[in-house]
Amino acid sequence: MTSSAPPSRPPRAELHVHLEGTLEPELAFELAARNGVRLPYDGPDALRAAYDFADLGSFLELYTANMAVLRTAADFADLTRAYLRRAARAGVRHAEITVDPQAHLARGVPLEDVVDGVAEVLARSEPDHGISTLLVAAFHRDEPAAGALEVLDRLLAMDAPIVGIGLDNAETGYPPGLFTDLYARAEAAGLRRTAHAGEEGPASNVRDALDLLHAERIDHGIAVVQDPDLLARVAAEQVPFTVCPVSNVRLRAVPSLAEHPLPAMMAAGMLVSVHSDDPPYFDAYVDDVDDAVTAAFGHTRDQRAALAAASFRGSFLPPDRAAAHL
Ligand code: ES4
Ligand code: ZN
Repeated sequence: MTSSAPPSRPPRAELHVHLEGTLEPELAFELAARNGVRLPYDGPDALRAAYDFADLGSFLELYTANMAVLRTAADFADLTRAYLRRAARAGVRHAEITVDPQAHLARGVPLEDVVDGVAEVLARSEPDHGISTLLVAAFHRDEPAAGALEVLDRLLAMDAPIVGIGLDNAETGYPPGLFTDLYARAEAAGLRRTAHAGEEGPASNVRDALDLLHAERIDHGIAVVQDPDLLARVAAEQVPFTVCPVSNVRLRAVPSLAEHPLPAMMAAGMLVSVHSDDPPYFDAYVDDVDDAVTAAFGHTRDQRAALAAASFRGSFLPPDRAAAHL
């Protein structure tokens, strides 16, 4: 998708974007050359052509393989800077960026290098890009919870500048209940809590993320429409849901945008906003997602404004700072 910036685009927040998922093929090859890593593609175009996914699993395989090029703090800084540049053009004024420390520890990249590289750029995001930022550390639900707890403890010990934690990767077979200790530790440490749930998994994962993990926000959560009682509850409680309709179509969680449950979620009165997830992988930054959603559902200006306002309301900003954007 191409993107221009029509003047009518309302300012918005990006609450659901994986830093590793913002790696553009061109930057991947640049970093590969810099680090002496070989990518099994002839070049950026060939890599991009491989972005045709059967499901979440096939995406995660390629996404994880591409991380091989991320080796140093400078690599993480470059990746973060490139994302913020593009996000500014998309009209993003506030971004809550997720990073997956375990993905890099597994490859022998020191935790300090990941955190320092990202944090150095985020610390200057407002003066350099006009975007306020918060960092979320997400844990892999398809790996043992004990390892996640260890990494969280290290992040806390090093006083990493994270606002909260998340839970991502493969959902099927890895219910929220496996991570009660992790989320309790995060809550006790004063961290905010989000979790992917109901992306490829059932509505019960959304309920368990709320009740067992005390998640304050749900990433995806599209399965909530399968459970009318839960749908009514999350609407009444105004639990923020960060929905990624283009991601869901590209990973075949839903057959088409037209069949996406976003309109049902909005009609139920939920606090729902739309986001990008992994922009180059799904060929859509958040401005493209907004345009695709507007076209698919014929949203009015008021509906677009409601989605943009929800993106700030659902943020982990202090309420007065979120309200300043509305
Ligand atoms: C992800 Cl689309 C998606 N789902 C779950 N985990 C993820 N990590 C990066 N993108
Ligand atoms: Zn995600």
